[in-house]
Amino acid sequence: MSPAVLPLPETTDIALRFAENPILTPDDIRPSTPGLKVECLLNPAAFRFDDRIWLLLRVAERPEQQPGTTSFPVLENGSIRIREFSNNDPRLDTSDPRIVTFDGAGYLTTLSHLRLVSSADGIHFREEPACPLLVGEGPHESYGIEDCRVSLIGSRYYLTYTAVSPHGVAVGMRSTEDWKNFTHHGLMLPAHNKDCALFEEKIGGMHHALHRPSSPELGGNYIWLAESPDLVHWGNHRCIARTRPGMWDSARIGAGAAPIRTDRGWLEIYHGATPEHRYCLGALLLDLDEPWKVIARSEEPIMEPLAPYENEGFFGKVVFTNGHLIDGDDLVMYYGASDSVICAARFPIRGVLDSLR
Ligand code: MAN
Repeated sequence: MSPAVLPLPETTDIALRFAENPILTPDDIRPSTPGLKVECLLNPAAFRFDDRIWLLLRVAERPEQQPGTTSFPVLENGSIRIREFSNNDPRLDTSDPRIVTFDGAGYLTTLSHLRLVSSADGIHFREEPACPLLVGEGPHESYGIEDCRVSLIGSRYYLTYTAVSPHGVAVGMRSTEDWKNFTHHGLMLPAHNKDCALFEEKIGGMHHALHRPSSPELGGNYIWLAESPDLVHWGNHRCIARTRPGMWDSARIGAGAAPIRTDRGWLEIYHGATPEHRYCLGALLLDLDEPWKVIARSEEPIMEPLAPYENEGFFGKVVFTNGHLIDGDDLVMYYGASDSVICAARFPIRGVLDSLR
C-alpha cells in the first residue's frame, strides 16, 4: 500500500492518506434493489478473514430524486416502501441532507444496509456475490442499519451496528463465524444509543464495550463503558469521556472500532464533532486493567477533514471511522469521507500515542 502525504496546511493531522483515495465510490457498488440508487458509501467495518482484507460497507440508497418531491425508502414487513413528500408542503423540512422531518415526524433521507467487499491488498476491493447483504430486519431496523463495528472474540465475529427505526437509534448485534450464517442477538442496547465497539478480549474476566447513549435535555453525547459476563447482559455502565466545550469535540463524541491493546494502554480512536457538524478524529488511552480510567486524550485532532473528498460531498467536513487493521505498529484506518466515499489512511501507533496528553 502506498500512502501519500498531502501538502497540509498547519495542522495536527498525522494521517497518511492513501494516494488511491477514495478507494470506493457509489459507482463501484450495484444497487440492492431495482429503482434504488446508491447515493453514498459510508463508515465501513474492517477485518481479516480467509487470508483477505474485508470491509463491511454502509450502503445508503434512495430513489433518483425527481424535481418537486423528496422520496426515500423505508422497510415494511421485509419489503421496501417508498415514501414521497411534496417539496412545497410547509410541513416538510429537508434542511439537513441526512434527515427528513414531516409534520414533526423524523425519517432518514436514505435507507442503509451493510455490504461485504474483500481485497488482497487492502486498496482494491470487490463485491463478494456469495456473501449475503445484511439488511434491517424487524421493527427496530425499519429505517436501516448503519456504521457497523466488527470485533473478533475467539473464533466469532461480533457485529455491533446502529439500528434505526421510528423507536429511535439503538445498538443491534449479530454474530458469525463464516460470514454466510448469522446469529441475530436482537438489540444489545436500546435507544438512544450508538457507536458501540466491543473489546476483543476480556478484562478482569468480563467483556467490555464502549457505547454512546445520548440525551437531548440533560447530559450529552458522551462515551460510556459497559461490562458483561456473556455479551448478552450488559451493566456497570460508566461515563468515561465527555465532550469538551470550545474544542474540536465539543458537541458529540463516539467510539470508533475495537480498542487496540498497546503496552501503554487501550488505544481507542474516536470521532468528535462541533455544533457545526465538523467531524474529526482523536484518540483516548484507557488503562489496561481498569479501562474506565482515561490515561490520556488528544488535545487536537489526529485527523481532520482536509482533502477535497473529505470536505465536499453528501455531508461535507466529515471524517468518520469505525474500522481498522493492525499490523505491529501500523494502523490502517478505513473511513467514510463526507458521508459519500470510502477512504483509507495509515498511522504509526507510536505516533498516535506520542500525540496524546
Ligand atoms: C452521525 C452518523 C454517521 C455520520 C455522521 C456525519 O454520527 O450518522 O453515520 O457519518 O453523523 O454525518
